[in-house]
Amino acid sequence: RELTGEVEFENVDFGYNPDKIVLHDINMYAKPGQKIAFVGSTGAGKTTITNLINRFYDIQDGKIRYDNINIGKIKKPDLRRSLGIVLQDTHLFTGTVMDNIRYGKLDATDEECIKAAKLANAHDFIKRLPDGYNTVLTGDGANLSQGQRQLLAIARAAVADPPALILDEATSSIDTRTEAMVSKGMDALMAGRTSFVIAHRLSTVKDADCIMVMEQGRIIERGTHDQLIDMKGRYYQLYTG
Ligand code: M5T
Ligand code: MG
Repeated sequence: RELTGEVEFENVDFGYNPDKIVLHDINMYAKPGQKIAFVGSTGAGKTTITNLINRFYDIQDGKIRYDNINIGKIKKPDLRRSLGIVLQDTHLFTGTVMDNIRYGKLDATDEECIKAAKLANAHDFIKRLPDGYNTVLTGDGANLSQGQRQLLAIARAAVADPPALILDEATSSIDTRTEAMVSKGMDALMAGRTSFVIAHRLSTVKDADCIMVMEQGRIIERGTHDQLIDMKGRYYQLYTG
């Protein structure tokens, strides 16, 4: 059956090594279509939580549910594939731009890929490449800028059309104009899907339905931007610098 994008964590404990727990008692609930953001200092566990949403690892204790199906311990690659991921380092392979987008859904038609690229805000730069959608990328897309690679990653996720998404915001070295293009593409991609966003700039989490503030493997505060500001706790500190 189709998943709706409802995701729930209940008392989740996790460690990459069972002797060293790095996430403690994580509880969270995302309604279909909500945007959940994670903030917190380095090593707090943001990436680890998204690794678990993706089911890259089994958890030690607790439950992870998609649409009420507990997937915490059993391998369900079909469920895992239902999530779209836009990682900082997108894996692009040697092949055309079109095939790199199609990787999100192997039986997608050219029209579907182009539609996804338009939604992702990637169409314009692709059209300007020497052979447009038929331009061959070198391994890992070294002939593209970081921002262009991200736009392709967004297009790839869009063609997969998943009910839930994980977005890892780029930290570094994309110029303001490209960054605006990427964030426009991401906004279009997130519309109508549950989205988990690791944000490195607090400005991009302001509109989240719930912001999770993490520290040392725990969620220490949660709420909307305004609620967290009123709380005058850790988020407020981060925000006011
Ligand atoms: C949380 C450890 C890491 C830290 C804790 C990804 C990863 C992390 N860790 C591992 O042992 N193995 C791994 O593969 O887990 O780390 P995180 O989740 O990566 O933290 P973050 O995403 O909040 O940090 P950052 O730097 O990306 O902002 O003890 O050593
Ligand atoms: Mg991280």
